[in-house]
Amino acid sequence: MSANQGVKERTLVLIKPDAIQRSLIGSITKRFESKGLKLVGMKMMSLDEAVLREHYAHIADKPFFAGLSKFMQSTPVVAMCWEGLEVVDAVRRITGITKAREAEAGSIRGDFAMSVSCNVIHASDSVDNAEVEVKRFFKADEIHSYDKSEYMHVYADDEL
Ligand code: 3AN
Repeated sequence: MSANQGVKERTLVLIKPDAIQRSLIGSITKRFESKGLKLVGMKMMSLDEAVLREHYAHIADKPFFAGLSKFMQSTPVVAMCWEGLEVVDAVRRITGITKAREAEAGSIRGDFAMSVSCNVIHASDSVDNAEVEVKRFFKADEIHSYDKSEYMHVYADDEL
């Protein structure tokens, strides 16, 4: 059996400007790699108001949106697409809650951030949103398919 068969779920992570400024790209990426997730897309990109209004449509009417938008445009972000079994849920657990100073120790926000808005990463919050968000930030040919031999040791045979 192919070591990658059955592991198709994907999710979007954005490394935010506070993490870029604080040189945390490597430390954050390492957390996902160490967990056993597969990186299938990665790029640095600058976001404009239009994409941020779309991406944050659920909070675009909140008083903090203008500040959030300015913050998200203050540097490029690093967009990553990660693949794995039930990866959307797994990445949200690794991310930690929005209010970073209360996020669980061991989570990325719990270990690297103190703020509500400068909380180092975005992670898709549902399988449906992940599908939309991966398409929002990546063209089809920027998502890569490849066998990762590590999967032989990350999952049991009956999970693949
Ligand atoms: P999460 O990123 O944890 O899914 P959302 O979707 O509620 O949280 O909010 C999106 C982003 O908006 C957060 N990551 C954070 O940067 C910002 N944000 C959320 N709530 C607040 C708030 N009360 N004040 C300032 N920024 C906020």
